[in-house]
Amino acid sequence: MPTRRRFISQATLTAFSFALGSRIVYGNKLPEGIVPIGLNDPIKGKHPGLTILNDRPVNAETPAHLLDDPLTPNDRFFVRNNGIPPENPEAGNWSLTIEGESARQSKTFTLAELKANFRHHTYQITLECGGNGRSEFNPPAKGNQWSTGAVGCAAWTGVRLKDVLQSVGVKSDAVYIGYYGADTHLSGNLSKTVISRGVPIKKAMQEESLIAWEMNGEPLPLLNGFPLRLIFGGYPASASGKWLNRIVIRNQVHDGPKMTGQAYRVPCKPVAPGAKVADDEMCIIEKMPVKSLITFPKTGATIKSGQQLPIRGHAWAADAGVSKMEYSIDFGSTWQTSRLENAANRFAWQHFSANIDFPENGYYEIWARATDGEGNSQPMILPGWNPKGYLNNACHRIAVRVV
Ligand SMILES: Nc1nc2c(c(=O)[nH]1)N[C@H]1C(S)=C(S)[C@@H](COP(=O)(O)O)O[C@H]1N2
Ligand SMILES: [Mo]
Repeated sequence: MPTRRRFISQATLTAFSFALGSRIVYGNKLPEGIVPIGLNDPIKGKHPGLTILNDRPVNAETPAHLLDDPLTPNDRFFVRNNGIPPENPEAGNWSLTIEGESARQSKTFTLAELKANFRHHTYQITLECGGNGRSEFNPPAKGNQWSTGAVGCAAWTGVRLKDVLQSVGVKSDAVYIGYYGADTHLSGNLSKTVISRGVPIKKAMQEESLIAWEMNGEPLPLLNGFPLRLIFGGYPASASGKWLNRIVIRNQVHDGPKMTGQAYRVPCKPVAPGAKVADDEMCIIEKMPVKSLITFPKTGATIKSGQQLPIRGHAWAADAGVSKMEYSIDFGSTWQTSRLENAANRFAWQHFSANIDFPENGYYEIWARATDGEGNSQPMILPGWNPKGYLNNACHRIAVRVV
């Protein structure tokens, strides 16, 4: 055992200070081998507890216990980037162009004009990546290996997409809208579009479909699309284009990058695990399935014998909403009803809670199961395997020990 603490070198100290962006005041007392925890936050502006799947492009998910707030704080909201975000986008210079075969004219709005010319609306809307839960698929599906945390619910403020589209003029043959954003392709090729998806015109015209500049009362974080993005509830979040600068009104199903082939599509009919499916047998995902998360306690909690355990979490289900929430402590043999709150508005997640008594000491799992307004429940195990690993809405499980 060394008798004296060894301190870091001056060169390391300088490097740390540079990376932290400020001088480490007691730096000369920092023991060798200890890295300032301020450096363990490689994603600027995001909570250090997020699980980072990739840093180029940035992909990070939120562990369930960090989603406990009624609305997901901006620094905890997951990030799913397909390319490189614009570097220093300026809200003051931002503009959005609406055009396309089915637009009556082509029109460009500055962000200030959007704010000044249309009524503002705020909705709580859950965004979930279509690939959330992909890590459970077997055979495995390629792509980000999300566990449960590519989901969040925020209050988004902006203008209705429909108000903007109607002010430009939508021709009667309009079928779809597509978005374009200011992020750039990983290849460095500036003329290559990263992702350009969209939604059917009917979805675009829904009241809750927004062009948003605010998230929980603040400007959007850069990684979540600053200064402007689309928000579509109940759809895979891939439809909610970030760094939005162009919308096309199409007379056919939009065919931008990641809209065609197998991207964000599932087999139109169920297939056996591992099956190869032809492109023309894959259908566009237009609805996220019913799902829920236990956000308290954190999995692995220990409680004392005889204590009641309060649990809570959120449940969501596209436009049908969640009508029933249950939990099980016996691996799904029996289910108890949880308290379930109403949604703030359509497409917002709903909060549930329960107080659980355990019959004796030992290991338990708590499973949560939501049922939507159409009677669909979450499956206990992985639902329909599909080649790209989308739509896993299996019951969330947490471990609890009673000692
Ligand atoms: N311009 C642009 N928009 C985008 C993406 C992107 O890479 N570029 N990713 C999409 C995908 S796949 C998802 S799941 C959501 C994620 O939104 P978030 O990063 O704000 O959580 O943004 C969507 N919008
Ligand atoms: Mo996604």
